[in-house]
Amino acid sequence: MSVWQDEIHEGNGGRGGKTRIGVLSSRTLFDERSAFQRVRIFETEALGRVLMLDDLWMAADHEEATYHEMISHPALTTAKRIERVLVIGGGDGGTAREVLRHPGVKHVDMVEIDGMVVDACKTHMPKVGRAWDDPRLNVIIDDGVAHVQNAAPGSYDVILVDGSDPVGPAVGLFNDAFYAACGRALTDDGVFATQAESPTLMRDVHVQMWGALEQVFSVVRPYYATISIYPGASWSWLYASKGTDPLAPRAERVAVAEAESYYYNADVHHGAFAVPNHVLRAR
Ligand code: SPD
Repeated sequence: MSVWQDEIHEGNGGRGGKTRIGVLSSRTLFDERSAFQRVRIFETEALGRVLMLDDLWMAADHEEATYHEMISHPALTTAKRIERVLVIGGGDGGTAREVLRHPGVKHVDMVEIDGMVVDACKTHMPKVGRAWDDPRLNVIIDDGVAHVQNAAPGSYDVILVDGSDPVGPAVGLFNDAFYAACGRALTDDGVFATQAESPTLMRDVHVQMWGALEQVFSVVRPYYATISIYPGASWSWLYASKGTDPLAPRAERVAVAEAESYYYNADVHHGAFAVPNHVLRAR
């Protein structure tokens, strides 16, 4: 029997009222509670298999490529070195998959707090995490905040934060202390990128993250793309560095990313960093 599954938002960034992002599911493939959250995977006609954590949409077979390419390639194409990469979160494996497309990447630590997400996605969403067997990938089931706090200074060339929204287990990925720890764990020419919520429905959070990162990094730039299963459909990431220019991608790495990408290319890279007026005015 087909059932509508909804992510519901109340308040809507101060506008009031309610919105919902509904996806019609034909079958529930997985539905369990971990120590951290409810993990569900649905079969759908429109989007293929779809992952929901605590009533929030995370990834869908036919809608994940844009998100995973955009969290990965702006950082990976601009960082001076990309040998050692840390992915925090990213339990569906999509971000690690994109990172590992770059031959210059020698080692990826993927630190996901919820082992149930990794196991469920390996079994039920194999189209997303296609790089689980890559010998460069080291999956660590642990708290990403503690991992980065305990990392030796300068441990990583690139840090990507692919967490959920700022409720539940991901809440620690949205504060100054965490960003400071990431700054310490990065090399001086390293690059940090994080998913940064909806610039429309969560504009306050987006702008607050931008300001908090500016306390740690000298270069902080938001960038944007459309993800239909996320609130507001307009989605954002924040790029941060100690000097590396986000708008100077290396042509050879862009070519690697473009070769198999669904969304990312050189023009997208530059265009994505255009900031809408309503966000600039909210700063
Ligand atoms: N509101 C959804 C925010 C999702 C961020 N992470 C998604 C996980 C995909 N790997």
